[in-house]
Amino acid sequence: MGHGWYYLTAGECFKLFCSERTFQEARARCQDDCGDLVVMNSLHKYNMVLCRLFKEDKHHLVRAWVGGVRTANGKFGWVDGSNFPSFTRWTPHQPDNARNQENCLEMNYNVWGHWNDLNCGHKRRFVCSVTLSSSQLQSEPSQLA
Ligand SMILES: [Ca+2]
Repeated sequence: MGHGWYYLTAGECFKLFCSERTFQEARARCQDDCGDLVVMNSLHKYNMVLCRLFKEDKHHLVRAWVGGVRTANGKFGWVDGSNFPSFTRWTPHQPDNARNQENCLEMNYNVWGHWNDLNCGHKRRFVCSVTLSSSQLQSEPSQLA
């Protein structure tokens, strides 16, 4: 899978990709590693991602796609089909769905750590996550002869 993957939860890792891609291009890149854009359906996951972005750029300039999309009912949800958590981190006055064309979720719009709905065609860095299979999680060395 390469370098740059960090612990997210037990059995789940995530990585910030620093190339800039559209939302769909970013998803495709995540899926190349058998993952998807990160789903932050807990405060823990949100904090882990935010910490990683902070380490990447202490000037707080990193804006990145994460796995939030506007769903058929017009509200935001996660790409795995889960609902947004009870907490949200929308930037004040967001989501505004400007020009009725903002269906994807970016981190760090105007206020560090806060969210914005944005036209999916913009290019951003992005955060992927992968769920590890049980064989990848194996920690005990197999029997050595
Ligand atoms: Ca917006």
